[in-house]
Amino acid sequence: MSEGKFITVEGTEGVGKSTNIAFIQKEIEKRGIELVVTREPGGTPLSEEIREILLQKRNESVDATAELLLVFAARAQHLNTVILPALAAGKWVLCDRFTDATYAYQGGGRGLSLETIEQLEILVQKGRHPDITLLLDIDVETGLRRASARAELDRFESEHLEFFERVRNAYKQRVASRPDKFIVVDAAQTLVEVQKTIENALKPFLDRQG
Ligand code: Z5A
Repeated sequence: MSEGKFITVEGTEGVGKSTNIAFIQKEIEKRGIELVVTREPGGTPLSEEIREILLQKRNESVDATAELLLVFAARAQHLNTVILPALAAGKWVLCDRFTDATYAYQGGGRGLSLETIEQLEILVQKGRHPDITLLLDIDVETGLRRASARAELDRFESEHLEFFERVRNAYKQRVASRPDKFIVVDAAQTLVEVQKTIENALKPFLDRQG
């Protein structure tokens, strides 16, 4: 049995990941492909607990390295107990965020060394990376405006504008260093336009899988 494909979706705050993941799921499943939809941080009971720790607003400031290690602890559990077994069983995996988010948020946002992140990536992933990553890109202010419609902001969502500018720039640097790996979509378009763009951009990848 051939291994399944691993697709990730990334972007800054309010970019429309959740909305468009549901659309991508339909695009994949209508081809008769068995799909696991999951997210990071999270995707297993333990990793979801770590997610809660990460997102919770608290009175003490959170050390950036502690945050980084929690992200990778959640990822190790998720990868080894959910993602890799699904791929080995021939299923596809569609994941809301993965390690590009760590480069963007902990690297770009928090200013941690990219080399340190890479060392943890090697330790945890042992060379396994997404087959393709969809980056939804939007100017930070529009994204924050869209996200602000939500009830309560979590610890990340409460960050300032400059933090999200750094995150967005770090995503752009990821694309520049590996353009073959990314599909970049202008998420400032209307939802209909965004989804048409995603459909057209994903088609060659999906067609190649037969
Ligand atoms: N994090 C990290 O630091 N390091 C890591 O390695 C990882 C994560 C993996 C939780 O992630 C936090 O974890 C994240 C970074 C950190 N924090 N932040 N920020 P998350 O992905 O769960 O959190 P999120 O970014 O808040 O994602 P979300 O809740 O899925 O929101 P979204 O991507 O913006 O999606 P949305 O809910 O679909 O869209 C937002 C609103 O815009 C909604 O009302 C839509 O109806 C609307 N929308 C969507 N598209 C459009 C268009 N085209 N036009 C108009 N309105 C639209």
